[in-house]
Amino acid sequence: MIQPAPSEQGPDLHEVNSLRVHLQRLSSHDQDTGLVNCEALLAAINTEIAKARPRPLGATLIEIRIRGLSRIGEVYSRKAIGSVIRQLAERLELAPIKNRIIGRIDHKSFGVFLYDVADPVLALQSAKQLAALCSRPIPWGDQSLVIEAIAGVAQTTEAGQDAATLLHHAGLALRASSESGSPGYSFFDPAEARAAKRRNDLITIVNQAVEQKLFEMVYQPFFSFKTGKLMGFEALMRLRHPEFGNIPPNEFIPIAEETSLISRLGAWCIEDTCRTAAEWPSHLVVAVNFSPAQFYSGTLLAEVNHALERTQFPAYRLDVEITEGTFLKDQELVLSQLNALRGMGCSIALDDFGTGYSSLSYLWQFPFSKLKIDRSFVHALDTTAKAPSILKSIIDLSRNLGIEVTAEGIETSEQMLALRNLNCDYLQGFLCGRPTSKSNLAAIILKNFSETLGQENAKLSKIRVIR
Ligand code: G
Ligand code: G
Ligand code: MN
Repeated sequence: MIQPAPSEQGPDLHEVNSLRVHLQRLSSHDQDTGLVNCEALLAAINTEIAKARPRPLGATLIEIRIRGLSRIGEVYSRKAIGSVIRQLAERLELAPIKNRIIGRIDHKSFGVFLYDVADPVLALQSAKQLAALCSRPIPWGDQSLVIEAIAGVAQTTEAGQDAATLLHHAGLALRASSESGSPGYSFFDPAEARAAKRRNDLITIVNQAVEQKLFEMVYQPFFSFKTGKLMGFEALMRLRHPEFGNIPPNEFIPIAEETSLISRLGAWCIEDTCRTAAEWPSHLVVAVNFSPAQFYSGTLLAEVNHALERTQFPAYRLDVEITEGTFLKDQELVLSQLNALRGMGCSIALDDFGTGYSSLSYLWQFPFSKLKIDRSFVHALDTTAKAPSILKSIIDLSRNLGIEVTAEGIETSEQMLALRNLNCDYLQGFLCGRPTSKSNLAAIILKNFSETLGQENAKLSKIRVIR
């Protein structure tokens, strides 16, 4: 007998049903592990939240993120990663935890939803347990693969909360878990969400501000202890945003560094500063802060050259301020550029001295012209009896190496007198001048000039009296 072709016979109902089940499973499950996928996990959580309404559901979501997978991929293979993920899923499924749904959130994260864990202590305990369980070495052939699992915990505390928010919060908690010193599991902290929002806002603002040139340079004077004369100004960047107000450099510089905007910002800063300083009397210098990131951009020397040329500002009046952090990544690369800057005629100052690593090796590996003692040492004069000895040691060390010393952050006359007695060369700080915009500089320069002239005249008249 000739069998009719399946198409003529019509589809078998049983086959259709099993195909439907198979497709449903495909759309709601992760193929690697057989766990529910992220979407299905969220849907299940939303169902539980809805069931509990109008009361909030007392439940916990733990996101477990696996670190070290790409390293395993680099050394072994993708297959090894697949095996790790499968074995971890098995471990989670076998974990002695009741009333839970386990899902695969993404390629390196699992989600464990605990229906009835409302107690934060219990939630954190479970997170610790699960992270430890996943952090145990994983067999792969005759090898043992080492990975690390960290956990972020969030709880459904508000009636209106939905699964996506819960997952978002667990993800934010992971940020804290990944920081060094963290035990590897932590709770969602609303401050994390605010910090993430602020960071995102700042990235947008800094981007816009670079485009629209919203940055402004202000200038803080520094003086010679010996003569009382104005020596020059340090240029400091400010960002006044029409909507967000004043944003301090401690906030926007790191953002610019992380997003590679620092190079454009730095280039603008150097040129704008040189253009301003070119109008000052020629005995005054200007100091510019260089970010470590600028030394790794590959364009720094060209930018400085370009700025000096375009503004006709002489390099010998430009002080380049760097911090010890600049040397952390690639000393050779930094030293070669510092030497080139010196070759052009710039002076190099080591800023914030004492706060970084204060490795003395920097002091003999590179001929700094100036060392700037961080203001925390100056302020320590008010609180600790050891401060003068430490300050004296730093000043003596610099003097013996032929490096001049500036004390930063001088706010009181007591601090000023102490540093003068310790033989410091230059002073900078609120006591003798706050950072001010360029339109106010002419007044400061003139005032200092007439005071100096007054002192000289007084000396002359004394000499006449003696005669
Ligand atoms: O000026 P203020 O105290 O707000 O500066 C805070 C920090 O930001 C200081 O460490 C200072 O060196 C740094 N800073 C200020 N202006 C600049 C700048 O133009 N470039 C770089 N790289 N850092 C700056
Ligand atoms: O890191 P750097 O030395 O570049 O930092 C310079 C910053 O220090 C300036 O932007 C300025 O706002 C701040 N500053 C300058 N003088 C004083 C001071 O006397 N007291 C305090 N608290 N900060 C100061
Ligand atoms: Mn500085």
